[in-house]
Amino acid sequence: MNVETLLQSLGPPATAYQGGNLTVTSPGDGAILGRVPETLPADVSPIVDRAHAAYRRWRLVPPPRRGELVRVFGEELRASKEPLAHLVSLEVGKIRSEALGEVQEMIDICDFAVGLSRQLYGLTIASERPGHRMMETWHPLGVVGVITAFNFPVAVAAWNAALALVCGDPVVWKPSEKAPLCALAVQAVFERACRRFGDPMRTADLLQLAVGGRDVGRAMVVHPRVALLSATGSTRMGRDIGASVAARFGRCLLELGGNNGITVGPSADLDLTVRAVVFSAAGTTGQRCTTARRLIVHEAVHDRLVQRLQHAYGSVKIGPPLEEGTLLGPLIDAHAFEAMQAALAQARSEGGRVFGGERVLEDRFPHAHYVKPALVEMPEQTAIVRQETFAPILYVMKYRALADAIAINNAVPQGLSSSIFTTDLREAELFISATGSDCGIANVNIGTSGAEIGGAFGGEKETGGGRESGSDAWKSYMRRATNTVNYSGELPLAQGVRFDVVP
Ligand code: UN1
Repeated sequence: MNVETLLQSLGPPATAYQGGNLTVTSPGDGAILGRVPETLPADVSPIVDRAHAAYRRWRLVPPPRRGELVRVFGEELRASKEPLAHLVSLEVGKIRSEALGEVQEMIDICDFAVGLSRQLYGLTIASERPGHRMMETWHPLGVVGVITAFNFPVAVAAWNAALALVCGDPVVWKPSEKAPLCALAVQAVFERACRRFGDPMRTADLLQLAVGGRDVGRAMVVHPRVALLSATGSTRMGRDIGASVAARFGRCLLELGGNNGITVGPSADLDLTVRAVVFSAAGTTGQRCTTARRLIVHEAVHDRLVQRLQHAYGSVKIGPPLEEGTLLGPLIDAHAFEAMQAALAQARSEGGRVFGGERVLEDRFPHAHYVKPALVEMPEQTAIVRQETFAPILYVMKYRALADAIAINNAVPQGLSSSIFTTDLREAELFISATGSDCGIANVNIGTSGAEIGGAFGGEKETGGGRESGSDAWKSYMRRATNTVNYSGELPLAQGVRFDVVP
């Protein structure tokens, strides 16, 4: 199916992807997919104002009814799963199965949010004063600005939108400039849900797009009516956004860089380990924020594991994302390829032994960047290992005592995901304990990537501290009020304070 037919089936109007100045190319073969008109930075304010007007209406709708819109959105996503996944593959180069998985992640978060729409619970709290009741209530927060990266062009927006919508908040979404078509398609799917929900003119304002680059993002970041800015991207970008949003006392949810480590203990099941490491490190061509970038291996299994990984790396099929059997699609663009080569050169200069990493399929796809995944044996955790390079590079290091492995795991600025492979219960428990991994995600006998939506997703340190998706991440999208109700005829003051006035 060509891209035009695909887009027509998904629903955005042709004017949304033709004749604009943002040229979208496919990382798979360099073909032009569309020319999208960009939002002008000056147009961001009216978009936010429309969203704010929608907020004033939407917050009056009971949460379970808000959940109904998200339920219908989930149904529409199910109906569009195939074409939307196809578009994800074309626009960002994800292999078929991972693209389908990404749309499934959207469906899952919709289901989660529908249930949540009846569970936005507050607490009741024991009051120290007689005849008083204390409680917490949660209310809609306001407009949520969402900035997403190319690598999850639809799922991360859905994590935010599904929760925001049941919490009573409209969304203004700035997708990556590298993936605006996916965003246009999602918006069209959402509009179909709005039409089925009823009252389309009003609910459509609950999910608006602002397509463009940094200027457009900046206009959202500084806008006083954007109550929560949820951003996924680099640590550099997050530092900028965090400071600007904090300066106006807005709220931020940051999901930034990861530099995720897998520790492999001497008792590890190596069959399991090899499969998990290859998926985590090379899958998605190393372009997940949860990608495993460091392998910390006990000296007793190091050589055996490296050998098996080299073998497994050699058997991974690299090719066009939609071709049968492909496990590794392209890098997103030339810039990503250059960053990968620069990192490998630096690793060599820091004593690394590089296996793989070279460009392939250049004859067939001169305008795309396919690479062999790289395994790099490092003498220690040098400067390049402490950086996140968004490419399939796995640095391998040795350890002797688990305490050293944990220290290596934690000695990077980022703190998103981590895991340990071991069949030793004590090692596993220690790794996930208070003195173990310092990351937001710490797993046992599974890789660092591919989290389910039910858990809170995010990480510590330079990863930004935000939590999205499951568990109680919804609380970021609401404002909390503490209410104390006096149903007595007296006016006792807290802490025993006396302040007697004659009424
Ligand atoms: C991201 O790379 O920005 O855990 C998100 C995972 C996915 C989400 C990744 N569920 O790998």
